[in-house]
Amino acid sequence: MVNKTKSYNTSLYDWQIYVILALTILVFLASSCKDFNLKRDAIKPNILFIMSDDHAYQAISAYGHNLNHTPNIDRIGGEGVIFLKGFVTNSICAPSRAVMLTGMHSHLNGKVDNLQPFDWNQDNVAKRLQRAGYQTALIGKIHLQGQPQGFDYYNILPGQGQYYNPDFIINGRDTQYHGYVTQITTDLALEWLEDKRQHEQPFMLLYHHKAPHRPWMPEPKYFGLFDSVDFTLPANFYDDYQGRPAAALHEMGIDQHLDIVYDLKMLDRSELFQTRYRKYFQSMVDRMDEEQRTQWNAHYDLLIQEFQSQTLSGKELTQWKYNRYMQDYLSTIQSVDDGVGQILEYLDQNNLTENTIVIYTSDQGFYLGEHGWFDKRFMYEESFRTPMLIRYPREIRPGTRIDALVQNIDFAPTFMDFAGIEVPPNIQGQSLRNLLRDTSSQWRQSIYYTYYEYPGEHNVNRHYGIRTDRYKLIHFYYDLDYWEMYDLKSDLNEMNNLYNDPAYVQIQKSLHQALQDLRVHYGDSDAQDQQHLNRFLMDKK
Ligand code: SGN
Ligand code: CA
Repeated sequence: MVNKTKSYNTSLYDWQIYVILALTILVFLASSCKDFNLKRDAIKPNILFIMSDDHAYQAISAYGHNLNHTPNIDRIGGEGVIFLKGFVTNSICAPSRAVMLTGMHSHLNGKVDNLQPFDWNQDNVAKRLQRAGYQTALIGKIHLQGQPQGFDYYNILPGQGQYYNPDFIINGRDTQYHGYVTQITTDLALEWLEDKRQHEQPFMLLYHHKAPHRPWMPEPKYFGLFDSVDFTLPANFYDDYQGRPAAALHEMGIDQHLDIVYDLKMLDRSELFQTRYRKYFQSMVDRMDEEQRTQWNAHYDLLIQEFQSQTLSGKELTQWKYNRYMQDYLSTIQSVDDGVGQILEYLDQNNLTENTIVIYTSDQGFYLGEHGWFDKRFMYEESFRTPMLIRYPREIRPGTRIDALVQNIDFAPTFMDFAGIEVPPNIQGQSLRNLLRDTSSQWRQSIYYTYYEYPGEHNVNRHYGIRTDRYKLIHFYYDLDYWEMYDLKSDLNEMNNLYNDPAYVQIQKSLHQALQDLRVHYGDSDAQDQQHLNRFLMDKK
């Protein structure tokens, strides 16, 4: 009988067998790793881009300001990343959306303000993803006139949209839904996810809320949620705007410019308060059906009675206005947070969480009383910054915090990178992908800002500027022609304009140079500013 072991042993020693075995395992592992990498690169993650309108980062609990509680939005950052320095390039609605779609600054995509038309014929990230095999959908607010291009399905609010029983445009056809806009937008997104998309194809869904945009009309279930809260005025609420002439010219003061009927909801039936916006606001309330109006009146009538019985004045009146503003603003956010929760839940239940990049952001930030303001537009932190939270379990570690200077210009190239599309050179943003995986990756050291809508609502002068990690330099170049400079380390509230301060001469010089370099880098110039202005003034005639 042949002794197999023995005969085997005669040709190979034990250690040789082990080496062969080990090598075989190594070769197998290496080849399977290669396969894994191939598969990983071939994965086309879904993209769920959630954008709200005018949502201040101060009003997201994950940012730590303690004003409200947004557990669902927080969840995105908790299971992924929170950007601590996320900015827009132009703090106003339609331009911000144009930047997001094109990956280019306003002066190049052409949508410099809310008034000029947006050219849908240019390439955009949705068109590019569509060509790469994605199905694309746009639901909710977009605020860019014309027919959206690049979407297999769209169902959008015309213009600013309405809170109650809103009109929508579904693939070019007008329609109206019954109910509250935030819930409707969420239901449409869920319906698309469940019934309208091809389940085996990757998707990019833009799920865009109207809330919390002015005039901050809450959903009935949240009436009164913050009514017992006395909000603390921000430290610089009573700003005197010294050394900042553009800020002094603002028309967005909580004290002076909020309309008592339209913004603060004192639509008294006796019509005692006859304000500029009364009719406009009445038309919004008139959209409600019997039941909605009864609920609305039951809540606001009490507040109106209380207000009328108090005859407030001076700082008491100002505090009352601030509370009223904050109460309604924050209440509308509660519905947005619910919507986000419903969508995240859908992903969980349909095995989509792992393979879907979820982004939460706003078209810009907003003032919640800082400098005494509501609205946005200025390059000061509260409106220049915007919330940015991203979750993608495959590549982002839970609990990541990123301090790099990122901008809404980076969204388009990021999505293209994840979709495996080469980013063309005319795209000005940078993919965030490496930064998401390794927070210490090389990144830009400064960001560029422009604002054009002047003369216009809220009276914010045209300006452009640069922000580095520590400093900010701004040029108000039209009507007013002067500079502002801030040291954000010592003055995050931007109260102290350091321009021409002898102690900062060198810094001022280097910021000027850096700003000029950025203007060249992004292809912007004084001549272009002048062109935009001329066009704006011509259109206004
Ligand atoms: C409306 C608002 C403004 C707001 C702009 C732009 N006025 O015009 O307060 O600044 O939208 O907002 S309102 O009387 O119509 O409410 S943006 O977010 O669309 O840019
Ligand atoms: Ca906005």
